[in-house]
Amino acid sequence: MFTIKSLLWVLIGFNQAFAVSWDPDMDPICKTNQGSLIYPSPSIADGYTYQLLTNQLNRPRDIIFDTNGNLLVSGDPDGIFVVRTREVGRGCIVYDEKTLLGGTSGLKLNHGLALSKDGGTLFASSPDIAYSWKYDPRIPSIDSSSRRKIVTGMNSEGHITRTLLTSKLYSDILLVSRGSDGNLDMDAKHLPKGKCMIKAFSLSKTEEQDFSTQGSLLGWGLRNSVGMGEDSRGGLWAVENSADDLQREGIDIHQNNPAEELNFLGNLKETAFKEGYVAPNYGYPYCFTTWDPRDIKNPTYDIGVGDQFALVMNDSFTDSTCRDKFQPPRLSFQAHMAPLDVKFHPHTGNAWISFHGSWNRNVPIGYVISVVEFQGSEPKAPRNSDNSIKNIMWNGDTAACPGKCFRPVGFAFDTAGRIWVTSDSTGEIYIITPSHSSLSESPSRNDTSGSDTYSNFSRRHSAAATLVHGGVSLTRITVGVAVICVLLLGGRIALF
Ligand SMILES: *[C@@H]1O[C@H](CO)[C@@H](O)[C@H](O)[C@H]1NC(C)=O
Ligand SMILES: *[C@@H]1O[C@H](CO)[C@@H](O)[C@H](O)[C@H]1NC(C)=O
Ligand SMILES: *[C@@H]1O[C@H](CO)[C@@H](O)[C@H](O)[C@H]1NC(C)=O
Ligand SMILES: [Ca+2]
Repeated sequence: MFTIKSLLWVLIGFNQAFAVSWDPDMDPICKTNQGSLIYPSPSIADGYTYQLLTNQLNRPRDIIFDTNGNLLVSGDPDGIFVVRTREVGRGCIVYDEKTLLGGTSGLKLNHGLALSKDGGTLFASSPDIAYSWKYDPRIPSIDSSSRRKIVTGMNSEGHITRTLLTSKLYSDILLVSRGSDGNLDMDAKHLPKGKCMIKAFSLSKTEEQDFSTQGSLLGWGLRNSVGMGEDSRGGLWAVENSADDLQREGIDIHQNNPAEELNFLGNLKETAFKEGYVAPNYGYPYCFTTWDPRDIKNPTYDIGVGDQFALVMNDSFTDSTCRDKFQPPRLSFQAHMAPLDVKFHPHTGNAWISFHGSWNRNVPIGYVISVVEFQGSEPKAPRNSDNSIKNIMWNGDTAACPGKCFRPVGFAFDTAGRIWVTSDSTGEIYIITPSHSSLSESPSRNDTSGSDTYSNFSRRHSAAATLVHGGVSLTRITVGVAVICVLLLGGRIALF
């Protein structure tokens, strides 16, 4: 016969079993610096740790937090997903589930994702169209009937992402980047074709706007600027994926040239909002940037890292035409690293760049998350630097790439200064946590802003830990009660 006493002992036993088995460090999801089992765990720089949040996503690309802290992710062919997470203490965040944001299916949304300055309007893009919806961060949900086409007429083959960016300074503007159709797209030579450029579109216009003929041009000759970011002072930046398989004067230069680029696109008050602004041409498809000068010779002057060279020359168009008449990048990077995002850390002001990794190089390169240190509104490194990036998280063995590697795409920063990043090939989100010192290093604004937020984060997350322990006690009680019921039932069955 069961006595109340023996039932209590069973309950206490379960309590203890749970007390031993529940420990955040024992939970594989909470382990730091351990990646997805699909490939060897990536390495991380001193001063940072990372956590694999999930590998349950389908081709995650761009990623944003809304004003209520909900995480939205683009890239899944089914639409935009809301990723639900919980913080369970000691900085560990647990993935709960992903849910489709109703109303975003069937539109071929593939990359671009942004929220208005006030958080009440969501933007997402297909290869052809940039849409907007009224967005409610409390549910979160969009109002399907509010769907509008903001920009149209972007359909083309080849590079089909249409990256979107809203300004934190100017609420009226949506930036849209449209790349090339193929490796060398001669349409890029002609402004009215609307290829290979970044434009700013006004959100106060009620009718849809055609990409090629409307909007304000910020830059052209941009082969495929997949990543765009705004620094703390409103400076706009874009990372450029430069060409593959290039030959110059009959010589194959493609292993280490042309460089990938970080381009500066000015501040909206000096560009889109300035009467008569003439946007620069950044070179493509005439001019490219030198990474390895050994391959790029000019008979009259030395060409160095970061200098422009002409792909095809004649009497009236030479390397010096590219040097003098086209806009060079602010920084250049190793050929084929494939930068896909550039975002400015809210505490340090440094630019975080995701390098998706190469396919057009004998020795794979990229597959790394890097930082370019900024001082005020400028990178610290000079224009001709071949050493401007500091790697934060990388694959140990790039020889196994792209098959067995993480491939970083989009960044979002949370209020604690952690960096959330998608990896599209194998469906992960990682969370990178800087140590206190990494957050306060080389601050662009204020020494104290970084550390303040971080200590507030610590306070918040110990509060979260307390809550979770409460949650576990509840689980224990529930399981205990269930066990009593089963035992009682068993007892009854034995009795009859
Ligand atoms: C020289 O090259 C430029 C740039 O490719 C081109 O626009 C121009 O037509 C060429 N001129 C001649 C005479 O071939
Ligand atoms: C830094 O902080 C001071 C005082 O807290 C403030 O007045 C100043 O504007 C801040 N500087 C920047 C660049 O944000
Ligand atoms: C940190 O918390 C204090 C008190 O709760 C608050 O006054 C302050 O604004 C917070 N700082 C930041 C950067 O969130
Ligand atoms: Ca360029």
